[in-house]
Amino acid sequence: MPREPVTAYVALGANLGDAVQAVLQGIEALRALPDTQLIRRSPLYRTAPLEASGPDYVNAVVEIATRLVAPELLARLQSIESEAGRERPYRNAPRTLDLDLLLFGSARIASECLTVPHPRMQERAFVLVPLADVAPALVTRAQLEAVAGQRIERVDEPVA
Ligand code: A4P
Ligand code: MG
Repeated sequence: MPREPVTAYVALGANLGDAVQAVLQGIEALRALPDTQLIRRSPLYRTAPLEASGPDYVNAVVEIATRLVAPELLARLQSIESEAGRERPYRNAPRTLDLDLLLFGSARIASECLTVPHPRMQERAFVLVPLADVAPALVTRAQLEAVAGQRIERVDEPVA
């Protein structure tokens, strides 16, 4: 029996090279995932690095409907990162493309390689602001106010 699709949210971040292009290509790679539909995406945002060094980040969030199970989706996200040339010299190192699974339906997952909901999402304007764009019901005003001190501004995107 085919599984029912699950609504999931993926955060994209990049701060090396052409970060705007990296995030746009990451969104296209998510659109191309098997058994998955891209429902909507947020605008791109330029954001101050949080607990990290290096240039500003470009961040976005997408909503997908997927029949993949969560570990399969994580593996797919990691291959998209690898194809974008991601290296992992140390934690929070600057990266060409980082894909984090924020929410997977109403699932709560705490395995060795996957924690969902993403444990740090509530502390981060670069997650909450674009998540509120694609799924306003999932983010409260109080949550946004709590991260209002973090610098985040919309990117003017190249015309396709
Ligand atoms: N993992 C566990 N749960 C998840 C999940 N829900 N989604 C595991 C994705 N991965 C998950 O990730 C390390 C391990 O986390 C993976 O092997 C996976 O099994 P990683 O991407 O290899 O390493 P990382 O990026 O250094 O760590 P992490 O946890 O992704 O870092 P964060 O917390 O995402 O922080 N500032 C701005 N402005 N914008 C950013 O995008 N990003 C970070 C990275 C820091 N500061 C930033 C930004
Ligand atoms: Mg990551």
